[in-house]
Amino acid sequence: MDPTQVLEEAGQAHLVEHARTLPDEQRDAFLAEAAAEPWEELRAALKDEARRVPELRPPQALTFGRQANEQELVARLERMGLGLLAGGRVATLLLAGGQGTRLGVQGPKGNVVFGPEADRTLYRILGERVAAISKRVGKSVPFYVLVSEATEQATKEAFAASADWGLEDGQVRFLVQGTLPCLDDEGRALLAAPGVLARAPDGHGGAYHALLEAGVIDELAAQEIDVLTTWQVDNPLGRGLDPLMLGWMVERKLQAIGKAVRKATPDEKVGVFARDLKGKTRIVEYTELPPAPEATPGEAMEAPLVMGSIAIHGFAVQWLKRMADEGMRLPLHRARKKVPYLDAEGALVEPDEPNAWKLERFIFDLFPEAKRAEVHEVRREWEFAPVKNAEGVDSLATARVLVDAEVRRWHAERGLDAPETPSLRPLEMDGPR
Ligand code: UD2
Repeated sequence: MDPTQVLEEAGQAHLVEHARTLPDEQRDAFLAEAAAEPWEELRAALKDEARRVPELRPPQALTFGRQANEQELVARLERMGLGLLAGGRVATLLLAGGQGTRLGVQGPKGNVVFGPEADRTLYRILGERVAAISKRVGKSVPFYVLVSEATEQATKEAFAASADWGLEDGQVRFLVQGTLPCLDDEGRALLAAPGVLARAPDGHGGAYHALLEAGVIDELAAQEIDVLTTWQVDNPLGRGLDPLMLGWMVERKLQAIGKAVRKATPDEKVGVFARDLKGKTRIVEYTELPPAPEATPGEAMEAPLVMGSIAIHGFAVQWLKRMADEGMRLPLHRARKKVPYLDAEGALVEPDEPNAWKLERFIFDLFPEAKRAEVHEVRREWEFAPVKNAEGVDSLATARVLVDAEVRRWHAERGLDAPETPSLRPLEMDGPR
């Protein structure tokens, strides 16, 4: 079908109008590129029913190592996980395509200096952890870093120092996620400039489609890699290659596993694990949760869903490949954002209020596709120090306090003197807990 017809049928007639104002050599390319967007899927994501949350029950969450008699189980699972790593059966994907807007920094969040040294960025801390565990098992773990168009350049520059972090040549591979057009309330694409659609990164679920397009899923399967873990750049305590989590995946032959901590408050900004009526494990993002019942201070957590996702997951590669072969696509989620746009007179408007919809995919929407998925409840103080905001809750300052406490606890547990300044030294920290 010709692009003009595709666009008119997709409610984008205004783009056909706009194309008429473009120079000849630009017009056809603009129309062809616009017509190639998944308009039906994009417009459907704006409808309310796309956000309807199915009826949910609390998930079954497993904890480890709390009871004395579990120490043997933990040791065995960790040995299994270390075996998987040593056998080169694990790869990892760091989600780092988001902009550090809430953190008030220009460029990728991973470039934020965590300290205490001036070059100790989040990228370096997490890169050193991958290097430390690779060294410990004697096998270099393939380390994929998801970047967006906005973070790609600065991230590649940051990782030029990765040899100093102990990462080997070729160990780090970059994956560029895609973008999607931003839509107004009527489902019509906005223009960022003449002949240019306003676009936003397609969410970290874009990693799944980027992995497919780059042929990485087939590559991992061909290298007999069993597990791909995913974790986020904004958690300096994140253990994206946790031998215990890997061992549990093998033990239970899971297709998906996710780490959870009990929510600190009903409105903590984390997605929650739940089970739907078909028994499928899923994560419902905090932006899509029905409002938590008013919790009276001091009362126990009433909200039925208390298992907060800390966005550390493990996925079985063969299962990812099978779903890719079946053409599985992750659903789109809408988010209200401020999107600069060209008005009818062709002037660029910088809105001071959210004015349009950004559509994104979430990698954790892989969970409900899995027959065997489990939730691994971990100890918040060991594994979760989110860096989201410039100040206040989940800020660099609060994360530094959490990391310092964890470093001190870890050393005290071993009768060792803790380092003077708050810093995460992965070589010590990635030992067994
Ligand atoms: C995320 C989780 C939330 C909880 C919380 C824990 C999502 C959507 N929400 O909340 O459930 O686990 O973290 O701290 O994951 N990113 C990309 N590409 C994108 C957008 C984001 O790579 O297009 C990365 C971003 O760099 C960050 C992570 O994904 O590492 C999550 O960022 P977010 O802002 O989407 O989600 P957040 O932090 O509100």
